[in-house]
Amino acid sequence: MSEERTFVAIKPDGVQRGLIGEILGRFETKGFKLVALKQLIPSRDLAEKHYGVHRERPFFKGLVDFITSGPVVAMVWEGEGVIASARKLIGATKPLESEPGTIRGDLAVNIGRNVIHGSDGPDTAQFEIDLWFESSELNDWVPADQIWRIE
Ligand code: DAT
Ligand code: MG
Repeated sequence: MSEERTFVAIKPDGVQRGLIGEILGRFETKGFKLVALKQLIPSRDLAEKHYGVHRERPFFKGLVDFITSGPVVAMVWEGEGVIASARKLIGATKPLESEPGTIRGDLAVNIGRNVIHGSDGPDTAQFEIDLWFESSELNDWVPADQIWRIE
């Protein structure tokens, strides 16, 4: 079993709309393990680095304005296949095309207000975890119920 870690963030719209508990619950009940969690208002520098791949896109400035507009809940989730699975739980980028049952499919309408971010692959997961968290903020721990988990 190969454990992975991925970076997930509830964007300012998710926080403002009171969806933190709902969104955290999707990952928790799926069975992934939370290893880091904090709320912060991202600096412009952090946001521009995080979305650096989109720097040349027309929506870049609006995206950075939005993500720095208020508190974000930043998380690291751990588990087998968590990087791809988190993307499935989150759903397609355009909420109107996200399947019902996904976070965006259930909770969002507008592409610019799609409530949540999740790393799209192993390299971005590592980059984003290192960008948003100090290593001292990542907790290695073993759930007490791990006896129920199959290797
Ligand atoms: P995702 O967040 O699903 O990884 P992405 O990396 O392609 O999607 O884009 C990052 C964010 O930028 C996305 O969550 C919302 C915003 N965005 C993407 N395409 C957009 C567009 N055409 N117009 C406005 N915002 C867009
Ligand atoms: Mg992306």
